[in-house]
This record gives sequence, structure tokens and C-alpha cells, in this order.
Amino acid sequence: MKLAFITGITGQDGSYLAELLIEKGYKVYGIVRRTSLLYSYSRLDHIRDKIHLEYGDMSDGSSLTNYITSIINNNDNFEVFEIYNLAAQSHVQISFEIPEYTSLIDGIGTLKLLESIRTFKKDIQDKIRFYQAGTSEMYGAVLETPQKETTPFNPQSPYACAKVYSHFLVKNYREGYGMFTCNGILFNHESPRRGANFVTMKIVNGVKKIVEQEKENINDYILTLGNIDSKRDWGHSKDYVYGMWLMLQQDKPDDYVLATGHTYSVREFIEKSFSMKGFEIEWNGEGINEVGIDKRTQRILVKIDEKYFRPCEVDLLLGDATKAETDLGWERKYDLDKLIVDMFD
Ligand code: NDP
Ligand code: GDR
Repeated sequence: MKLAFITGITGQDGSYLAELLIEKGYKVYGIVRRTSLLYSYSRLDHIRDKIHLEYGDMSDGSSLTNYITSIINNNDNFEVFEIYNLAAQSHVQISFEIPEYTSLIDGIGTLKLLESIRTFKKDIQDKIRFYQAGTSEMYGAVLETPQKETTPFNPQSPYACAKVYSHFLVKNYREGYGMFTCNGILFNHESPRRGANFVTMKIVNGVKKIVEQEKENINDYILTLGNIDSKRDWGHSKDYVYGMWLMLQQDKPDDYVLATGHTYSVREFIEKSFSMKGFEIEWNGEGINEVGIDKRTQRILVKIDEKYFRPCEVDLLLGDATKAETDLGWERKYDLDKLIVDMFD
């Protein structure tokens, strides 16, 4: 019997990963946070009867240890137990507003999980495999392009600093205690399940709103964004959760970059998204006064607001996933156009 425990199961990646593992015959467990409304289950509605959920929180080490222990005790003779640590305060800009909380969940939370695993005897520990959701944000103000596993980190936010801490813990527990722990270093990945306040989903939802408004002859909505000149290497979450799973199927634990090897600016993402719905965007003005105008009607569709700027920005991310492609046989099904079409649909 194969077991999997996903922290962050209610999130974008957690929900796709749960689907994949169910398909592969795993018994899938996850934790959910207590909230006053049950909104956080919405990405799991379609598989709710196929997964096991308990309340838990990355800030509560005993809940994590108790849950992992109960999974092991309730499944005699399990073959392998894969733990995917996807839970995080994952919004970079918000990490500047709640840096302590972000560090506690994205940094110390990882330590709590690793220590939980370490409490088990060697014969059990040897059947546990651990995946850490690392990020291209760790490269930050990049010291090399493209970025690969050997590129030094230069984090530019509390979020990225906490993830760097987790990255080295995972390496430390692998080297120090011989645990099967892997770091994924994943570049941006999106999907129809992306949170609404990440830039790609915000753009797609904005374009949809403008299309809907045009049908009703209304034209008061303007898509308002921050820095549109940063560049990102955007892939699809479905491709990336498959890569996470592949990492834990290898004979030896290691760290891998997952990326598409193509980078686009936020500006290009805006232009592509609008053009898929028949709009051609012209840019006018500079800096915070720049606006994106519909060439046909001269209506302003995009404007800039300083409130979306970050204290430190990551200007360019471009990943080199050669190691994952060669060693894991990782392949992607989505390019940027296919991704945007999927997000619209
Ligand atoms: P989401 O923000 O969609 O999901 C985050 C998950 O973490 C949610 O299930 C959330 O629960 C959970 N969570 C947050 N805080 C806590 C807490 N205190 N205790 C328990 N659970 C908590 O992120 P993604 O799915 O996009 O990303 C998954 C992971 O991969 C994250 O760690 C992220 O940092 C990392 N990553 C993401 C990339 C991307 O481009 N998407 C790229 C590289 C790394 P709730 O639903 O209750 O909020
Ligand atoms: P990122 O994603 O910070 O790369 O982190 P996000 O979509 O938030 O920002 C990408 C770029 O767009 C610029 N931007 C805006 N961003 C947001 N959110 N809202 C806006 O209005 C806006 N306008 C411009 C940003 O400044 C940035 O340059 C994501 C998260 O999923 C992390 O958890 C993950 O680790 C990294 O990707 C890889």
C-alpha cells in the first residue's frame, strides 16, 4: 500500500497532486485549516470522497506529529509513505506585510515536519520520502541566467528567505540523517485553480470581466496592476505536480529545477490574454502613468497602481530544467498559450 500526506492539499498544487496520486492508487491524506467558512475545500469538492482530511496547521507541530503517527499506525505494512510539504503563505507581496507568520509557516513549519519524521525508528523512516516545495523566488536578484540547481540564491522577500531556510534544512536532514528528502525548485506555475490575487489569474479574470461588460455596453472596469515589466517563466501546475511525484520515485533523493525554459514579461502576458479575446493593446505614458488602451475603441483597459509594487522586485526568472528532463524524464504538456487558453476555459 502506498500512502501520501499532502500539506497544502486545498491549494492549487495540492489539489492537482491529490488527483494524480489517487489515479496512481495512493491512499491520500491531507490537513485543512480551521476557517469560519468552508471555502478552502472548493478545489477538492470533486475528489472529497476519495481523500482523508483532518484539521491541522503548519504552526502546530503536535498536530502534524500526531497525524503522521496515526497514518502510520493505521496502515500496517505500508510500502512507502510520501510526504509533500506544499503548505505555505505563498504570496510574495503579502509576505512583506506578514513576515513573521510567513517565516513561521514557510520556514519553521518545514522544520516541524522534518523533526516529526525523525522521531520514527529507522525501519519506518526508511519508508518515508519527503518533498519540499521550493521556489525560483530563492534566486531573487539573479546571479546567473538561466537559473539551475547550482545557481546561488539571492532572495528578495521574507517569503523567499523562509523558503531558502527550508531548502537548506531539507538538504541538511538528507545529508546529516540519511533521510529521503528532496527539494523541488519550481518556477511559476499557474492553472484555472490559481489564486485570484496572483498576476496571471488577475489578468485572465480582468479580461473576462471586460468582455462581459462589453456585451452589456458597460465600460467602467480597468485592470489595475503593479510592475508589468518583470519577467517570469510560467508553466502549468498539472505538469509541475507530476514532476514532484517523479522526484520521489528515484533511487536517491536530490534537488531539481522545474521550469519551461521560456520567459515572458507581465506586459506580454497581458497582451496575449487580451489578444485571445480580440483586443489589441497599445501602451501610452510611462511608469505609474502608463496605460494600456484598446486600439479599436481607445478605451483604457489597463492602468498601474503603486500599491501593487513590492519593496524589492524580482526582475527576471528563467529556469533550466535540463537535470529534471534528463534524470527524471520530466516532460511538459503545456506552453504559455495553452496555459492561458486553459485558464480562460
Ligand atoms: P496556494 O497558495 O494555492 O496553496 C497554499 C496551501 O497552503 C493551501 O492549501 C493553504 O491552505 C495552505 N496553508 C497556508 N498556510 C497554512 C498553514 N498555516 N497551515 C496549513 N496549511 C496552510 O499555493 P500553490 O498551490 O500555488 O503552491 C504550493 C506550494 O508550492 C507553496 O508552498 C508555494 O510556496 C510553492 N511554490 C509555488 C509556485 C507556484 O508558482 N504556484 C512556484 C514555486 C513554489 P488554505 O487553502 O487554507 O489557504
Ligand atoms: P510571484 O507571482 O511573485 O512570481 O510568486 P505573482 O503572480 O504574485 O507576481 C508575478 C509578477 O507580477 C508582478 N505584478 C503583480 N503581481 C500580483 N500578484 N498582483 C499584481 O497586481 C501585479 N502587478 C504586477 C509582480 O510584481 C511580479 O513581478 C509566485 C507565487 O506562486 C510564489 O509562491 C512562487 O514561489 C513563485 O511564483 C515562483
